[in-house]
Amino acid sequence: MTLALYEAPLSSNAQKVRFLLAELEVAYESREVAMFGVGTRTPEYLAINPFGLLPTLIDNDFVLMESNTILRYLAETKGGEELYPRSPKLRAGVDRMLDVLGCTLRPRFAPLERRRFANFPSGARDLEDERKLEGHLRLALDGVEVILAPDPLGGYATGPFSIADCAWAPTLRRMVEMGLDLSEYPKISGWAERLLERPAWLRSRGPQLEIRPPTEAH
Ligand SMILES: N[C@@H](CCC(=O)N[C@@H](CS)C(=O)NCC(=O)O)C(=O)O
Repeated sequence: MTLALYEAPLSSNAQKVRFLLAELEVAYESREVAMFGVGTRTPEYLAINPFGLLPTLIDNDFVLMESNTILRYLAETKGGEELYPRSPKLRAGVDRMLDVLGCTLRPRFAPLERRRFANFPSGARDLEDERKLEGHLRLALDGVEVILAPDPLGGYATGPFSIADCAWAPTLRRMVEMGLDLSEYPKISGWAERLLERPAWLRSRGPQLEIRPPTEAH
């Protein structure tokens, strides 16, 4: 029986999957690949994942890419059924949070992330530009604050802890690490605090990113 994950410590999409595997206490082999085209564009890796992206899961002879798809698959097959509920409305709530992250929030967050963190190869700091990017991101956060389940319902994305929380943890962590002021979002801040304290997250999260100094020239 082989369960293996091609991943990198700083990959946010790999961190989602590591978090779920830690929650489920499922053992797996970590196969580290260097990010930013070094290891992800080799013929060997492209033969496994033609997009040259991380993560990729191998479950015996089954090869799976796309982090959210991997989360759903692991929940269904490795004992995490309650983290991806079967009831259509509850499941739609979890899927909605996965899609809001991937389709609405991440495209607004990624440009800011590339500027603020020195671990990314591209993007100089430009404070004026960052203010604009942050304003754009806040429009998405305004929506998240509205749709997030209220605290008394369980304290997580849709109430009870689910794979949507695994997916969001790396991005919430980066928002906190980059010093984004979340004080106007009481539900998001409470959620982030609760989520980022979970023992499985603390065990699996990997290293922190480094803030790029604003004056650094590129
Ligand atoms: N939609 C994909 C995106 C995967 C992705 O963009 N992965 C990044 C790391 S988080 C990557 O592999 N970048 C290319 C590289 O670093 O070489 C998923 O969710 O798995």
